[in-house]
Amino acid sequence: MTKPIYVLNGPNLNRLGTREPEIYGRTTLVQVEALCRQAAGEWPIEFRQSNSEAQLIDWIHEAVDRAAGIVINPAAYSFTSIAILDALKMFAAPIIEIHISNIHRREEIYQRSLMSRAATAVIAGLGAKGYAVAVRAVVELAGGDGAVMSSVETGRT
Ligand code: CA2
Repeated sequence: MTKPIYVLNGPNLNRLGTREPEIYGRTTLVQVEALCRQAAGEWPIEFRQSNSEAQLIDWIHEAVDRAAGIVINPAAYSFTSIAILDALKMFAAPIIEIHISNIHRREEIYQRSLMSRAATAVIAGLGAKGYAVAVRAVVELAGGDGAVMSSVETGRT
């Protein structure tokens, strides 16, 4: 059976589309989930959001045994959570870190993600569509659907 792709979302993203549209756009998290499912095609998706650091860590542990890859928007925990970074380091399959906004164009506190040290790749600034790109990247890296990328090219398994 095909292992699912875990799409994990951190704090406040449940409120996406309700404020600061100039930074985060108007797409809601429900719509982001639909984008991910469309991008995945037949590939199963576990789409989750939590405002709790502990919950995100538990889901990453669950993914270690169960997932083909992780797409994660750790939101504000990107800049603070060594605990989430440590959990991600336990995961051997592809990890795509995603940010809706281009964090590198923003204030300094939003620029240095600790998570990137564990990520296979980082997508930032493509808006909600970045999630679809991230899901497609996991499908490719996991060898599905006419994959052309390989872990040799990305330097990470
Ligand atoms: O751009 C991203 O996806 C971020 O990960 C979003 C985080 C922010 O702390 C990162 O720097 C970049 C914040 C998410 C806030 O959630 C919102 C909820 C409602 C409306 C707007 C944003």
